[in-house]
Amino acid sequence: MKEICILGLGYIGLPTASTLAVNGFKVHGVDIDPTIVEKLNDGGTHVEEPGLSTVLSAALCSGNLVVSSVPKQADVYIIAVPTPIKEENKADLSCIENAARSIIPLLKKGDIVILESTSPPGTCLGFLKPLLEESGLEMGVDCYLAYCPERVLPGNIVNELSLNNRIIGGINQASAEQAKKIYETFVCGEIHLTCSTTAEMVKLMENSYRDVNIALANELAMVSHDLGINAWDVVRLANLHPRVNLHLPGPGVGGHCISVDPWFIIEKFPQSTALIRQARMVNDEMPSFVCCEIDKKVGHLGPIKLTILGLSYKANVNDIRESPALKIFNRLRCNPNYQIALHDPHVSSTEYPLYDLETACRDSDCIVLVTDHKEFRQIRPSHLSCWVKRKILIDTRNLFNKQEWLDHGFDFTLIGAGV
Ligand code: SAJ
Repeated sequence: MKEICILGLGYIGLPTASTLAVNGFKVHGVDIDPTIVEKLNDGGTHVEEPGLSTVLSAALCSGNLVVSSVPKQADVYIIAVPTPIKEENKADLSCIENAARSIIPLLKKGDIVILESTSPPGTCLGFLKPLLEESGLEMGVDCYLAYCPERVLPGNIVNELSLNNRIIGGINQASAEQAKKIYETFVCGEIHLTCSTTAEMVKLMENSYRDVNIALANELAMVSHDLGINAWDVVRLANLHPRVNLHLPGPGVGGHCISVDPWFIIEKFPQSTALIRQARMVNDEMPSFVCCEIDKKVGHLGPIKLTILGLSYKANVNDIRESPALKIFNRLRCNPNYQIALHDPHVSSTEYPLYDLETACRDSDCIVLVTDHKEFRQIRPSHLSCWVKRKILIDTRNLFNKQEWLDHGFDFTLIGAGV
């Protein structure tokens, strides 16, 4: 059984390391953040994912998963570090570069290097291959190099890691085949081999497709608002067509994937990507659209208390990266008339004014639902009626039953519905 060293123990690296370890591999997990290493070694985890703590503790208890901050010599290296965007929406490959540099002294003939981090097209061939060849080994001949994009959905990562189909793009056929030998030990879905640049584009197009589709739904929300119709009804009815799959409108697109990845294509091909760029702009505008609706509703009331329900970028996760709720909060807090209280049952942070549900809603003049956590479905108008000062509710996700709130005397606004 080959030994595997995984660089980056975040949303992807940690579940992958745990899964490989419970499948019998000796796995060395590496993270440069000492607090993450310490927490994992203490039996905790910094990633909230259903099923992760179970597979993680099984991996650690078996002795197959060892975690530290320094890479160790292995037969397979999997790079799963972040690729954020820096100024001008360009990809920041410094984490990939640092991870690759840390394994150069360890590389030996026959090793396999696999990149999982989402990257601009051409990263494997044009960036990683020459970098790793500073070891004196020829990639594709002495060692193997492949791009294997992760495609798991935050909130269902542990299941999708083994169930999803996988794309493996080698810098040559031998590299793709070597990487396949690792993934076929735990992937139940189909494994498709291709070249590394195709695999890089597959990953980016999956998320760009979703971004463009959501932008279409968000444009529909803005049009519906002016038309006096309900965008959610339009989506539901249009999707009855056998070849239509409109996504849903909302307060904007967050997370570290869909709101970031399209820029990796735009960066390389600015002249040919007008549609992808426009979709990014439409989705980035949605938090402002929501704020304008809030201002229209309560801006004239003078000093008031606003309650935002949900801070994470989507339902049932604790990730606040690029969250539309944060953008809405940051914009509203600029208005000196707004005192803002946040509530999110999944997020704990000392940086933001987070409270329990009752404290956040008590004496509130307006409640804004931004993230559709499952816990919020339990909120009944009778609870809020006892706590709030004014019965004004704005729903950005179509989570609540409008009639129920109207029946309790609430002024109810659904973003994307003019009626
Ligand atoms: N959103 C909408 N309307 C929708 C669907 C989503 O406004 O109809 C919003 C969400 O609220 C959220 C954002 O879009 O703010 C993104 O959420 P998501 O659930 O669509 O996607 P992510 O970013 O959590 O995960 C995506 C997934 N990609 C696809 O479904 C094509 C996942 O499979 C990828 O592995 C992941 O990106 C990634 O790591 O790239």
